Amino acid sequence: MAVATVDTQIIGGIAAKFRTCPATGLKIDLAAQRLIKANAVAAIVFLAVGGLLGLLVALTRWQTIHLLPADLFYLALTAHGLIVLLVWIMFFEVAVLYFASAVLLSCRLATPRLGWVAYALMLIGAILATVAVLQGDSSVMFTSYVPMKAMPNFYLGIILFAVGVLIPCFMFLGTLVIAKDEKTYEGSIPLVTFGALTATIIAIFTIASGAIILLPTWLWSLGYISHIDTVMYKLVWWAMGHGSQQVNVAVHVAIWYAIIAILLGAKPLSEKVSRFAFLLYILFLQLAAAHHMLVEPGLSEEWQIFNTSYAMYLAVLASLIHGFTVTGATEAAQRINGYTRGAFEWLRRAPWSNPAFSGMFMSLVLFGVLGGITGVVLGTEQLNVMLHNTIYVPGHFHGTVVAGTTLAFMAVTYLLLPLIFQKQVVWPKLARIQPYLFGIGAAGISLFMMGAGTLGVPRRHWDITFADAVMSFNFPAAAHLMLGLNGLFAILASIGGALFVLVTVATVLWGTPVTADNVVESLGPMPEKQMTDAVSSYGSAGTWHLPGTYILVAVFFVSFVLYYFVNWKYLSQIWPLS
Ligand code: HEM
Ligand SMILES: [Cu+2]
Repeated sequence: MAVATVDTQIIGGIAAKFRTCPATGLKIDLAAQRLIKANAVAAIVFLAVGGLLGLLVALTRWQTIHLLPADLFYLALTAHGLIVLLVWIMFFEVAVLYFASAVLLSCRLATPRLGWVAYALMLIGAILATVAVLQGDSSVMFTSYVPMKAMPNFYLGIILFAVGVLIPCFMFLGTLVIAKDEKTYEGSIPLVTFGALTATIIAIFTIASGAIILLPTWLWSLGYISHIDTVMYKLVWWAMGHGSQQVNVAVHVAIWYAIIAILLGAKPLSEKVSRFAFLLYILFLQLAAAHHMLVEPGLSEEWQIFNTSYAMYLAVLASLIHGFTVTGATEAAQRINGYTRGAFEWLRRAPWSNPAFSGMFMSLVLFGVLGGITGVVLGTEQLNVMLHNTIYVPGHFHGTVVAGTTLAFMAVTYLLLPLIFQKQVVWPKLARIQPYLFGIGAAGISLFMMGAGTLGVPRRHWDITFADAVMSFNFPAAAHLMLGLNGLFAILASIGGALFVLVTVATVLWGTPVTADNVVESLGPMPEKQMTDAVSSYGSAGTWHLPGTYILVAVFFVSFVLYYFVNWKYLSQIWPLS
C-alpha cells in the first residue's frame, strides 16, 4: 500500500500539496510537514547538548565529585539555561504552532517560505549566542542581569533568535485566517489550536518585551550606550522571562489535550471552561511576573503584594482548571471506553505502556505537584524571603519546565513520529521506559534541589564548602546529601534524555514507514476503541460522573494546603516574632 496519496489544491491562487493522514483523516500540507520536521529535529539536537551541560552542572554541585572548575561551571550553567530553556523549547514550540494551525485545521500553511527564513534566523541566533558563551567571556547566567556584561554576540544571537520566533507566530495567525476563509473546519477552532493561539498572543508580547530590553543592552555591550538601569532591566527582562514560561505552559497544556484526544478520544469536560482558562493566562500573566521582583528594593511592597497575591493566583487558577480538566477528561473517555469499575479502573487500565500517554500523565502530575505548589510558595512575599536565590528556585522550575514542559514535548514526539515523520518508532521497548526514566529523574532533581534550598543552599554557586574563603561556613550534612541525591537523579534524567534523543534520531533515520495498514498500531498501545476526530473538532465530554478525579483533586488540595502551612511554620522558626 502506498504511503499516502498526495494531491495538489489551488487555494486563493496558491498551489499547495497535501496528503491525507490515514489515521486522523486530516489533510496535511507538505510544506508545513517539512517545517515541523526541521524544527523538531533542531530542537532535539539542542536538547542533547543542553541536557549534557545540565549533567555537568549537577555533578559539579555534588560536592564530593565537584567536576568542573569554577570558570567552566559558570560557563556551563549559562550555556545550559540558554540552550534548553530558550533554544530547545522554542524550536519545539514553533513546530507545535505549525502543527496546531495547518495540520489540525487541514489547511494550507501561510507563507511557508518565510518559515524557512525564520528557521535560519533561529539557527544562526542560537549558534551565535551559544558560541559567545562557549568562548568564555559571557558567563552572565541565563538572566544576564546588568551590570554583568556579555559579548555583543550573546545579545545579538538572542535577538536574531527572537525575531526568528516572531515570524512563525504571525504565520500561525495568517494560517487561521486562511482556514477561516477556506472553511476548512466547522464551528469554532479546536481546543488545541485555541491553546496554541493563546500561546502565540503571549509570545508576541513576550518577544516585544525582550526586544525593548535586549536591543539597548546589545548597544551597551558594543559601547554605544553608557548605562542601563538595573531595576528597569530586571522588570522588563522578566516581562519576557516570565511571559515565555506562560507560553510554555499554554503549549504543554494544549499538548496534554491533544494527546488524550488522539489516544483516548477524550474531549474536555467543558470546552467553554477550558477556553476561559486559556484566556486567564493572557489576562493575568504580566502582572504575575512581579513574583520575580519580590526582594527588589526599587519597587514598593504594595505593588509587589498586589501583583503576586491577586494577579498570580488567577494565572495559577487557570493551570488548576486545566490540570483537573485533563484528568477528568481522561477519566470520562476511559469510562466511555468501558473501564467503569470502581473509582480507579480508568486509571489502572490507561495505556501506561504507551510513552505518549505515560509521558503526558507524568508531566501533568509532576507539573502540578512539583512545579505548581512550589510556585505558589515562592510567589508568596513572605515565604520568598526565605527561599529567594536558594537552589529551591531551580528546583521549582525544573518541576515546571523539565518535568512539565519538556516531558510533555517528549510525549507528543511519540505521536509526531508516526503522524508527521511517518515513521514507526524503532525500539518500542526502550521508548516505553524512556518517559519513566526521564520523569523520575526530573522529579528527583526538582525535589532534591528544593530540599537543599530549604536548608539554605544558594543557587548558581560553585562551592558551598567555601574551601578557599577566609571565613568558613558549614552547611548541615543533610544539605550535602541533598546535592548528592540531586546528582544521582541528574544521571537518571540524563539517561532518560539520552534514550529520547537516541530513539527519535534512530526512528527518523531508520524507522519503518507508516502506512494506512500500520498507522494505528504505530501510535502505540491504546485502549481498544475506534479512532475519533476529538483532536480537531469542538465539543465537550458531556459527563461529570468522575469519582476518581474528585478523589485525586481532594488529595492534591490537602497536600497543597499542608505544604503551604509547613513553610509558614518554618518561616516562623527561622524568623521568630517575639
Ligand atoms: C538532564 C536534565 C537536567 C539536569 C540534570 C539539570 C540540572 C540543572 C542544575 C544542577 C542547575 C543549576 C542549579 C544552580 O546551581 O543554580 C540547572 C539550572 C538550570 N536549568 Fe537545568 N537541568 C536539566 C534539564 C533542564 C531543562 C530541560 C531545562 C529547560 C527546559 C533546564 C533549565 C534550567 C535553567 C533555566 C537553569 C538556570 C540557569 C541559571 O541559573 O541561569 N534544565 N539545571
Ligand atoms: Cu515567573
